[in-house]
Amino acid sequence: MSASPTLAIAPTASAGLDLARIRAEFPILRQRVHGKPLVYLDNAASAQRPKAVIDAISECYSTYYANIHRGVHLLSERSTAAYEGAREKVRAFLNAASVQEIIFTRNTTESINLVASSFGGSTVKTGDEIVITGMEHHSNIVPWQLLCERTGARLKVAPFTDAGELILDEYERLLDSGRVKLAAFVHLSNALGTLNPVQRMIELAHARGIPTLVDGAQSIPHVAVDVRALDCEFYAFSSHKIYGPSGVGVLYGKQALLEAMPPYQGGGDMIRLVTFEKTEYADLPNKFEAGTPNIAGVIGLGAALDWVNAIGLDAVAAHEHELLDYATAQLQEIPGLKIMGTARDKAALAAFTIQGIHPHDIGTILDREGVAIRAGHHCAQPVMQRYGVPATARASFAVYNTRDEVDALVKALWKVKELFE
Ligand code: C6P
Repeated sequence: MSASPTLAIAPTASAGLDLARIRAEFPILRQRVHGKPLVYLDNAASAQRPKAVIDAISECYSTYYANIHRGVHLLSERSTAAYEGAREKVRAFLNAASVQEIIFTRNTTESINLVASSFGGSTVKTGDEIVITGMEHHSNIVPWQLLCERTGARLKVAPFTDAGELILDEYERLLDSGRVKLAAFVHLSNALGTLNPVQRMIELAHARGIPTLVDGAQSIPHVAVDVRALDCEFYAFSSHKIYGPSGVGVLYGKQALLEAMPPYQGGGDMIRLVTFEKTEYADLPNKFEAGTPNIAGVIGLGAALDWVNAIGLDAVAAHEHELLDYATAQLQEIPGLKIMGTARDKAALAAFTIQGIHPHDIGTILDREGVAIRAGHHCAQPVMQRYGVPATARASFAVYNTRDEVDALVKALWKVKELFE
């Protein structure tokens, strides 16, 4: 496939990646917005999909779609094979021990709510504690608050430095109360870009017999994840952040824990036998997948993982790192611009404020220049409160972004400055 003639952002090679070829696989990138070539830098909110993913979904609906695990007819068998094939792809991507440890949900949010409701609901009692960090997305705060309200447990929050780095000693101190039932923390912060030392955080929790949940919503497209090496109890992510369709999420859970946990929702496909007196539940993973799932979406996620594997996550990460360094250096040249989140270990996004200019104004003016970023609290209001700002502007990178697009971002920001002077 050739690049569209409207593609005015000249792609270059980076980290051994052929960016022209990669960009050509994303039909949506070939457009102009407000008369300017689209520069899509809102990937942390949701990435775009390559043709391989769009085609996999289209092929499913065009040729073999039917409900899964139910029919004896050919289409149902094909759909079931494709759906379960995608589960195996997720297992391999995470290096989980078994497909029984891979639960399909709607998104990261639902994966965390599943654990809060099922694991939390069955193990957490009055006086117990859940430890999180101060840099969590609302999805890794509110489910635990709901659990605490229901059970009388308490939420404990590990603080972070001005640079956006977790204060590991404080985290460790919180684990020492003898009452902690779970430590749940973000792998890559969507508001700061901080990559947390999750391996160490898991070890510290395990040293005290505390299970862990990692919110992998942002890390999944940028960092190779090996759940067996990490040894976390749960890992949650969303398909739409890794070039897959929206409406699909994944919960990885250690088999023994998932087996001991009660179902999250009841309904079709999660049962072995139903009578009015008693219901026997299905084995994993079906026990946690009540009702008809997003069949084509899951198959699309499988195609997205194939696509990422073909490029190689290491090359993706190297390229994005280069872009982040390049962007950071240029952003720092803009007077009054302050980057929020300057951790030593950082990935894929730059959040910032410009003195005297509201982030929403920045976002709106950038949009007129064709540059799509996110402005707001990024569903991480406690992070905004920590820095005393209502919102930030955030540029976030994906494999298809180029240095020329960073230049377009920076040029548009200089224009914002001019307009407000
Ligand atoms: N962050 C962002 O623009 P869902 O919506 O369930 O797919 O993902 C929730 C979520 C959980 N944890 C982290 C760290 C996240 O970044 C997100 C989603 C998007 O930053 C949308 S708010």
